[in-house]
Amino acid sequence: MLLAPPFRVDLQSGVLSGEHLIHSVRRLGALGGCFEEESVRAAMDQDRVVYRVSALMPVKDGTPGGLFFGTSFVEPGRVGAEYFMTKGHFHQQRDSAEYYWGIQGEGVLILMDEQRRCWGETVSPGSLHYIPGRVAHRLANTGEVTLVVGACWPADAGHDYASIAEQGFSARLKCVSGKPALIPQECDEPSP
Ligand code: M6P
Ligand code: ZN
Repeated sequence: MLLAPPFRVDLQSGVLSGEHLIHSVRRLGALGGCFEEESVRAAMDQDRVVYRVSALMPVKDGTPGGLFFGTSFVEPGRVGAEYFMTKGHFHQQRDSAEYYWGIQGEGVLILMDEQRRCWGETVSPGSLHYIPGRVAHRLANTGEVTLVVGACWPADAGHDYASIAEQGFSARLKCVSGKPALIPQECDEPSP
């Protein structure tokens, strides 16, 4: 017996279709504390969409052995010099890894390990990124069009946003002389 595939991914646009899809939107108003220049963010249009996520969740959240598959759409824009970006997270199950891959646009995948060492990988159509366990991850759009990135992660990985809300990433991706630069945060230096 041959069955039609239950889900589809449009390979050009990253758009997912089928059942078990969850769609979420993050607007500037929901990203308080994310960007360095909080007063600039607060003065911008709070309804402006920063990113959307569609996720195919064919099993219950938390199912051991299951996999989720998603597409993130990060809009172009900046808060001050800092590029629009996702909240970013560690996985609750710290050992869980994840794949990201570039579909459209230009960006940077910002990564940070548990020692707060931060680095970035440039994202472009066809780029493939293995995010090991114990590494926090966030996407920033450095281009002029929507950054579209695919993702696949374990269904029991979970999202730990709290660590990021408390301490942030140890570097910020800013536009410096018209180009993206990952700038270490001085406030993260340990005090003597
Ligand atoms: C990718 C995956 C999702 C994640 C989403 C948005 O699609 O990593 O698990 O939720 O990006 O990122 P965040 O949850 O950090 O806002
Ligand atoms: Zn993740």
